[in-house]
Amino acid sequence: YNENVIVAAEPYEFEFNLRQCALLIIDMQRDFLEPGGFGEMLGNDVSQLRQTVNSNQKLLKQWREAGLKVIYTREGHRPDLSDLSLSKKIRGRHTLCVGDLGPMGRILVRGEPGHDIIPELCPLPGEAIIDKCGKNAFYATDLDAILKNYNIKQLIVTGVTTEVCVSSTVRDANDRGYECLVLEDCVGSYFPSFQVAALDMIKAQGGIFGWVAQSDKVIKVLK
Ligand code: TIU
Repeated sequence: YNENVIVAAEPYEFEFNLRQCALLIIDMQRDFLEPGGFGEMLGNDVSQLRQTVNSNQKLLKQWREAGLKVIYTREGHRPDLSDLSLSKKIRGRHTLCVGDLGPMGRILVRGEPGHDIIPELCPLPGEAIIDKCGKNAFYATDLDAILKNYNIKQLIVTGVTTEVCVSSTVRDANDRGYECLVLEDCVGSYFPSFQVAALDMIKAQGGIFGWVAQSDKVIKVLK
């Protein structure tokens, strides 16, 4: 089939090559999407993010069936917390912080139940998982090396949260020369107004950091 496809997007169509494009699923972890994790500890209503689960599942199924690359990220820390900056640890003046014991294990710590990707989007063998201690998936990780080795030049980005880890990652990806298409119905925020603003910022000014589209437009070109 044709490996070069065109997806209807804003501010204009996104053209990509199926073999040079990866689906990057950011931080779809229990700690952000389920009660008792980091997101709720920060004072957020986690049900806001659940709206992204169905769309991600549908897209992931079609993307896998097309035999295309999937890369996951997870935000979290080493059990000894040696990669946790003091500023991140004490930010917010919460009674619980990263590393403390919550209902899903130690908050945002690798290997704990809350750190896992939600079961609905469970990674398959061969799908890379990038563990990161920051918000930006390129910071202190091997994501850039992996993308270069796979000859990936474009990213379709989903996950949470739109204004934090998705935005930080898309901005850095853009500076590194990757073209990013962010899928509106597959990214989520705890704050409806931030969702709108974050997506508006990406696609403003002629697509200053990237493109925005709905996932059904991508699924359409995979069939
Ligand atoms: N708090 C918030 O909106 N997000 C994060 O802390 N991490 C991610 O976005 N993954």
